[in-house]
Amino acid sequence: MFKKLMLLKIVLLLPMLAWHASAQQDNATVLESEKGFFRLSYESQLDPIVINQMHSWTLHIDNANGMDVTDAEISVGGGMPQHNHGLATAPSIMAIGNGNYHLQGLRFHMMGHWELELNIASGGVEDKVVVILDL
Ligand SMILES: [Cu+2]
Repeated sequence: MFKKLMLLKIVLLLPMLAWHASAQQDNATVLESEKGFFRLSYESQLDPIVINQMHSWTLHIDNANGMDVTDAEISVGGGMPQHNHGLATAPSIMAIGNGNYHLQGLRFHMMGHWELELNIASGGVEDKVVVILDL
């Protein structure tokens, strides 16, 4: 009887896992935060990303247990460290549900090495993801 229940649980769980995986974007890039509290996946509206074009990204944030983080406070920063300048724009972030966030107003204004910093706070912890882009 116990075995049967276990099997049933696994069978029930499988479609949920598959659904969760397919709910994330196909072309998304997945990155772990520096301290391991969050997993960020992002998909750019512009693919490939080209310079000088305003565009948005869709982010998805999971915690270390793979649960959607729906209440994250995210701040965006970064720039080109080798040129000593920041972003050309002031992007904004809005939660759109199910652990997804709309990152709006990105524009990379020159070719080269960019680092986009996302500081994520939720559940009493703060962590950072640095997205490296070589444009
Ligand atoms: Cu530059």
